[in-house]
Amino acid sequence: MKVLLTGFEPFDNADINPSWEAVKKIPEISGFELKKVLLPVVFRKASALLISEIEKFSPDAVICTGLAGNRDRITVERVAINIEDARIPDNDGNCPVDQLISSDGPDAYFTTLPMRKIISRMEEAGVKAAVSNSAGTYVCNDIMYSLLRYISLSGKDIKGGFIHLPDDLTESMPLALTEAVKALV
Ligand code: PCA
Repeated sequence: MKVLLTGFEPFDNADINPSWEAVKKIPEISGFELKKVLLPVVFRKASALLISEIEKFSPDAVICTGLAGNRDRITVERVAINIEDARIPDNDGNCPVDQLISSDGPDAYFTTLPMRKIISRMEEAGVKAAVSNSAGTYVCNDIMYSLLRYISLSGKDIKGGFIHLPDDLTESMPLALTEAVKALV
């Protein structure tokens, strides 16, 4: 099974982004071909890069990750909404307010990742995880919505969704993401 994993570059004056640090450290997993992609924290640019990487790699599943520094555990996002509303400018200085991601898209998309299975496997591995019902309205929500819209419009059989990571640079984050990959089968 081919799995595309993404993490984000640093934003908001940080030196690193734990999401990319964790994705980088995911080891090889038998039975899976992994491709790791670093995304810019820039509205539109991130989703354009993600889609071009999907078209090159043809994955069976896409797991995007980002930092939610105010959360105390991993959260698997249930839903992405059709809104861009930035609290702070992105890394190119864009600061959309109350804008639609897609003028003709639905209000929301639900994840197609096996959310409960991912959470159970993470918890069995000793890493706290939960469902989140909001990916926010910044670049992480944007990438999740754009991913699910792309999958829906293309008709491709790809599982996709988004996982927010807490501000934790320990080995438990790559371990938890390894469990998320294994939960795909
Ligand atoms: N977190 C931000 C964008 C990039 C990241 O790692 C978010 O939650 O939208």
